[in-house]
Amino acid sequence: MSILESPKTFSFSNVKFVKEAHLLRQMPTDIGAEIAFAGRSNAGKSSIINTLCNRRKLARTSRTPGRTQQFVVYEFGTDRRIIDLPGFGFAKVSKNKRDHWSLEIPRYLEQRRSLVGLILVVDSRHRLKEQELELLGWCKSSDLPTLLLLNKADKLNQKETSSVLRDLGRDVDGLAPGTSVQLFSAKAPLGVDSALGVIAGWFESPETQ
Ligand SMILES: Nc1nc2c(ncn2[C@@H]2O[C@H](COP(=O)(O)OP(=O)(O)OP(=O)(O)O)[C@@H](O)[C@H]2O)c(=O)[nH]1
Ligand SMILES: [Mg+2]
Repeated sequence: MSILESPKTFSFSNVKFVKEAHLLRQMPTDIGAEIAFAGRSNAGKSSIINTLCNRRKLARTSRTPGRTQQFVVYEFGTDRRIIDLPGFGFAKVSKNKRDHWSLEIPRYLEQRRSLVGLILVVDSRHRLKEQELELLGWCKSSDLPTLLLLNKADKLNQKETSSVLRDLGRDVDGLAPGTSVQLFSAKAPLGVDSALGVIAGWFESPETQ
C-alpha cells in the first residue's frame, strides 16, 4: 500500500457532461482513454468527480443513496472521458435495476477497451464489504490500474484514521502492484493532488497515447 504524496500535474480542463447510458452499447465509441468511478451508493463518487474537476455541480449528488442510476459520461479533451457508474449495495433500488446493473457493470469493466483505470470509492468509516473486496480482487486479477479512495476522511479523527489503515491491511489480501490507496475527502478537501497525480499517470502513460 502506498500513501501517495505526488505533486499536482493534471487537471480536467473544460470537462463537460456528454450523456447518460443505460446499456454498454449506448456508450460513446470505445476509443481513446477513460476512467470510471465505482463503489457503493452514497460513498461519494459523484461528489469526488466534482471535487477533482473543481466544479460544484457537474455531477449530481444526493444525501439519499441511489442517486446515480446510469452510466454517466463526461468528456474532457479529445476522446478522454470520466464515467460515473451507478452505485451498488443499496437495498431500496428495485430488483430489476439491481439485476440489470449487476450484469452491466461487470460487462463494462470486462469489455471496455478504453478503460485505463478504476477509482473505487469507499466510505472510510466502514470496513470493506464483500462487493468492494470482490471488485478489488477482480482489478488485481485483470491487471487494471486501481485507485482506492477512502472517502469522507473529514469525519475521522486521528485514532480512527490509523485504525482504518490497519483494518484495510487486514481485510485486503494483498493489493496489486498497480493499486494505490489514498485517504480522501470530497468535502474537506483532502487527497486531491495525490489522486490527480495517479490519474495523470494513467492518462499520460504511453499505452494511452
Ligand atoms: N462529510 C463528507 N460527506 C461527503 C463526502 N463525499 C460525499 N459526501 C456526502 O455523501 C452523500 C453522497 O454523495 P454522492 O456523491 O451523491 O454519492 P455517490 O457515491 O455518487 O452515490 P450514488 O449516486 O447513490 O451511487 C452526499 O450527501 C455528499 O454530500 C466527504 O468527503 N465528506
Ligand atoms: Mg452518484
